[in-house]
Amino acid sequence: MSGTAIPPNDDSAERIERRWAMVAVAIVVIMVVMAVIGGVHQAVMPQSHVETADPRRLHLGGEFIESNLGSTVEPDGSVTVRAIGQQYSFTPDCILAPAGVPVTFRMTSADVIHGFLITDTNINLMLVPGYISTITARFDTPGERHMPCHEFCGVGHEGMWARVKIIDKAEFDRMAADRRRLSCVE
Ligand SMILES: [Cu+2]
Repeated sequence: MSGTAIPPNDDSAERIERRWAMVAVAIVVIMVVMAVIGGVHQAVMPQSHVETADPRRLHLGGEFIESNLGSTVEPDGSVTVRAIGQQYSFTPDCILAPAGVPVTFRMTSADVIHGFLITDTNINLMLVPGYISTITARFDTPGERHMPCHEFCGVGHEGMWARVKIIDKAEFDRMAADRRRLSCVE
């Protein structure tokens, strides 16, 4: 006896497939709704403040003049680090910061868009010419971290990186007592 096997009259496979298709469509709809809400929100409620710095005049005066770059202790004990990214280096190229206190980075670019990240932390910003990028962080332990540029900025991009040296707070305070701006540039 021989014959063709007749598939069982079962539409469950089709039902499951239709259900998954609906899930996929729902995901797309949710993502579109989120993009629209995000876009409208940004348009009607722009950022509370934007700080600007003219990239052509950074070296002539103001906050990012060379003598003002580096780390400084604020009256409240926190530390502010000011630095510039330019093709193809950071200034200062070795940043000094203490462990255990809030450190605010204020950075900008003198030419094109650069990236600013510090390894083993979640510090990750873009340096956009014309704007000041800020982030506050706290380093728990002393040590040395790397700070590579992570936005392709031209032929020398892969050589654009700096170091961040985290030192003990007491040692940092001692050094800050005799110098207005600190860095570990040799
Ligand atoms: Cu760069």
